[in-house]
Amino acid sequence: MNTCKSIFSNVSTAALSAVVVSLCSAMAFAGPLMNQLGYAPEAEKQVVIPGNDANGLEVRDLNGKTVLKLAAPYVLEWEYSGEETQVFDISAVKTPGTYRLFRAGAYIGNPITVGKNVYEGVTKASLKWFYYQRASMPLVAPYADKWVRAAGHMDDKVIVYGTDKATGGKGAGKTIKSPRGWYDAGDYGKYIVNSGITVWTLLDLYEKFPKYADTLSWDIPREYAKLPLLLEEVRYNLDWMLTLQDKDGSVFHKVSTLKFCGSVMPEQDVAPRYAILKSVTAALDFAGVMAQASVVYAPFDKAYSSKLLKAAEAAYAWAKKNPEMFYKQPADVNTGSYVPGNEDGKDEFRFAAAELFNAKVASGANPTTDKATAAYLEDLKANPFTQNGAWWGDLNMLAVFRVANASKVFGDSLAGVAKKILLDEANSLRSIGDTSAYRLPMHPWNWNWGSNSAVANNGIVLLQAYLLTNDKSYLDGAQQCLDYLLGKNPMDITYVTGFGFRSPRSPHHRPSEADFVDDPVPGMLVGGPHLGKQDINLNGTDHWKCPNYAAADKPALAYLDDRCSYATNEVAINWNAPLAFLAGALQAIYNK
Ligand code: G3I
Ligand code: 9MR
Repeated sequence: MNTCKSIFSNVSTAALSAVVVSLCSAMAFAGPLMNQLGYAPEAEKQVVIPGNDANGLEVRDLNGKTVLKLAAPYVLEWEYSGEETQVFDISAVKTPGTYRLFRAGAYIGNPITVGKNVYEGVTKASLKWFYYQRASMPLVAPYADKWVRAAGHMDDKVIVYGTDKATGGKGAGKTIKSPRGWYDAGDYGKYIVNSGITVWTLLDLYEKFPKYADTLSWDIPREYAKLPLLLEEVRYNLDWMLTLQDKDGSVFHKVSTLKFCGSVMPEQDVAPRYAILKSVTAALDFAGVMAQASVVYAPFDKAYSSKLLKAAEAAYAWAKKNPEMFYKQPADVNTGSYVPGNEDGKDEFRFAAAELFNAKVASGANPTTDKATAAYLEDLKANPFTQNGAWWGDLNMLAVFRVANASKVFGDSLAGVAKKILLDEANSLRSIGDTSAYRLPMHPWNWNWGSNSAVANNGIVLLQAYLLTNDKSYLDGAQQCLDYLLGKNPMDITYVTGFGFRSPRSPHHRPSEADFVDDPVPGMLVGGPHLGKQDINLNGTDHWKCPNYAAADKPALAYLDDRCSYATNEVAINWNAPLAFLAGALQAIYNK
């Protein structure tokens, strides 16, 4: 898209630029398309070249020596972009170095790096980004580099929604303190449901790869020197989440203004902020994450660990008494609702019960004598797993990951059921990945708002399967997912700001839009292409919306690198977490 726009760079009028965007959205790129950050020596390395050409491919080192020669492979068509492609497997190139591709004697595409630490930078940047999302504190040098900013949203007088109605919303209602935590995305809301899957994913990265995680360092202010760096950052959000639990165990759904603010810096968004309604999904996501965290933080801070476990049990108990208390967005609120279409709470109950049983056993409770602990397992057994993939609206797969890895805790039978579900889903993704024209493990229903996070979460399913079986084909599938996010896609872009040869320049991210720094905050995964068109000016009246970038009507091409496109070019904490997991896990596994 960037290259295409440069062709039409002298376009001046809005109408013309709309035509340009439509034309560009119909165009894909000539490639070769590959992981623009490179590959580990032992990784599977696939290069996609759109088109149908009888010429083979040569890989040459920088001295011009040919190290690999491949004949033209068969042609496949990718329904999601309407392209024919040829996929070249250059995995045989294992010697660390930089290589170039030649076809019919001509140099094509970008150089390819083979090396040991190709994903360390993007892993650290995707984790550092959570510091850039911190509410209630200034971002200062040296930590913030050039993206320093003043503190916004101290959230020390958050109004309990509905208690200031009598005063006409003048903020004179009951208030609570709800400081800290991460801004959700491109907006300044803080949402418990989206925090749930985000925190779970980051903590699972630490649980699965503690030694690797401890080798990573990035610059953030330290408050808890005893904590590993990743756990310090996650605690900044856990501590905020704890402020939203009420005395009866219930949990507020979110903290936000009533309406989304404009494109301003945090300290300029001064409208009253509200703690808006309780919900059973907030309570259960809170319970599951607090239970998980109680296990992860126990070796470093016993008191904090038991505080988290108590909070988790109280939230679950409240949810059991209020199973139908789903969030309903009030009419005068337009910030994120985080309510999926077919909410029934079953996946959240499954997730919370699995994490609570695991945490209680880890804390020393004996389910044969402790009825409260045994009840979590009974609830879990009465709520069978599904094969649904993980996203903010369905946490089932997080419960599957937990149980499949813990036969000693959950018993061989239940762990066996979970393992079969995990491997069935992984096999389904692997067969899609190995036969698609872009070698992408992606279900048809994944082409939705946040499609890039679906790719990353599919990569996590494949990694979890690899960790359970040591079957490298699952690792290769996870590699395929990361390759797509980092350049092996029809837009020929790494979807992560600040990385690769071409990356998003104008994400829908208020601090990146409103600061006077040309470069967006680095390490952010943008939502990615899909045909929802929620941000397209289809009726000609919403002039703040985007020109039609979906004209080609192909999901993998329906992306626009523009701040207007919150449906394809926003950033979000639940998108960065699986990116960090995917890149970090591959880095850890290949660098053992
Ligand atoms: O689940 C249905 C699926 O069954 C159906 O086939 C499909 C096509 O209609 O839609 C699916 O629902 C979509 C849902 O996401 C789940 O993917 C909705 O169309 C889509 O509108 C919804 O988008 C959500 C968006 O908020 C709008 O509600 C995104 O998932 C969610 O990530 C995004 O989250 C926002 C926060 O509200 C505010 N902060 C920014 C954040 C990121 O944009
Ligand atoms: O910035 C908001 C983004 O975080 C949300 O995902 C998106 C959809 O809910 O809405 C964005 O805010 C827009 C609002 O919905 C309409 N007015 C323009 C706002 C900025 O694009």
